[in-house]
Amino acid sequence: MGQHVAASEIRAGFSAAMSAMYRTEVPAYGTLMELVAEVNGKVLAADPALRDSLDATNSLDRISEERHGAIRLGTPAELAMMRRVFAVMGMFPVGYYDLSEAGVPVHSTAFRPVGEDALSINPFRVFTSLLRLDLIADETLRAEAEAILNKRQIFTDEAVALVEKAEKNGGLDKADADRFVEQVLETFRWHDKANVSEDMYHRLHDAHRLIADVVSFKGPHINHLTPRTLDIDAVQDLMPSRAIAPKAIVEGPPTRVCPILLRQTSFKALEEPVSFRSEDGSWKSGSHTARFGEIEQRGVALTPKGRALYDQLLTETRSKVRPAADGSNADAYVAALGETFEQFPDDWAGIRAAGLGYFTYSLTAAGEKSAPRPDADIEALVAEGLVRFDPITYEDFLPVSAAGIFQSNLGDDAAQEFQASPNQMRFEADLGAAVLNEFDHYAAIEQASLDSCLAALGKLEA
Ligand code: OOG
Ligand code: NI
Repeated sequence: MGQHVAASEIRAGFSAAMSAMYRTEVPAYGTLMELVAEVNGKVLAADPALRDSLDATNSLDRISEERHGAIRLGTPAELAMMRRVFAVMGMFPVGYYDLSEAGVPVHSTAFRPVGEDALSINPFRVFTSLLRLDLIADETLRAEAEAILNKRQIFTDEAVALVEKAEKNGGLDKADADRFVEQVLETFRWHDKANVSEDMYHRLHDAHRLIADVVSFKGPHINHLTPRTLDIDAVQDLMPSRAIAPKAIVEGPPTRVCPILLRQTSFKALEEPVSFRSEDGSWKSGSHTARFGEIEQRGVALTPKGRALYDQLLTETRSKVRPAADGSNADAYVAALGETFEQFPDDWAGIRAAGLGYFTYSLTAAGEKSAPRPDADIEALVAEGLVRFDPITYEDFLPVSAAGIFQSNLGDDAAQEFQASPNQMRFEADLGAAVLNEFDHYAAIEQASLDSCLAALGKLEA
């Protein structure tokens, strides 16, 4: 047995393999990747301070390789196994998102690397939802859907065997890691032959489009793969020139000098040919819409205080102008959003001073040369230019945006009311583990960087 491959390396390999697969499955994704690369190149050339900050936090190289995907699972057993698969790649469940509030019968987590080193090697994340059949009113249909789901096996035998091997040996050697990537990719592949009859598909679809998407197919096809751009407004504006029609508004915070959290926009799901199984074993052709394209821009991770202010301002905006699904009031919404968010400081020092965002601290060139400063506090060290601070990138998702993305892909008539019913305990029981708290992780990264600066300047025991 050879040496074990680092989990981050397996993750990087998997992310690249997924990207190559999706590019052949959904060509518009390739077009979007090219556009994002072009815009990112221009932004970096025009903004040396941004380049410098990304460089100082070891995050310049990751940008062009950065993406997230999304899948929707059908059963607790699938979710629990998926957790073990992602663990082999150093991806752990962070956060709990209740989408029932937005009329979507799923709850979700994001599998992603945690810790600064793993994130800077490759930050690949997968937004992973579990269908909530308990939110389906029709009991007969619920039982039928459950029976269909319980019959499918979304992982290859070899993928399962390799996960068990990795767990037993604490990792995989190069040959096994390559095989693992290949085998796990199968789970995410698109299958145009449905698992169900056309009649069953329509009954599921009538209950909710998303239920049909989860239950009718052999596996949880990756439904989008999202590159990270440094200027989402520019990409949004250029999309039509590449024959891609974006949704009317960018989800999340408004355009700002200092980006916060996450902004996202998408193009609509494609209508794709599928075939349904008939009683007599023949295939009947039809269509299904599931897969779409999305881009995102990531900003600073907010503290609980910052997040509360963000949520408050977003709610305030939406109470003034509720964005219509057809985009007819997009301009009014964007104006209201910009105006409302004037209350959120838009310079790094202001965001930091108000305790709204997380930052990493590092020594400047002057700091490196400085004599020990055991009596100085961090504010003094920053003011004297011995220590610099850089925003910590938000690595997670936003439920309201996620709901907007879901909705825009379900068709404009698909809005449905569910009672908001978060059930994190149930989700974690199904997952077989607790989800990590995102805030704890950002706070720990911030604290570690602060401690190492203070230690270097003789203030803390190293
Ligand atoms: C996932 C939608 C959520 C995001 O970027 O917020 C998401 C889905 O449609 O399955 O990917
Ligand atoms: Ni997404």
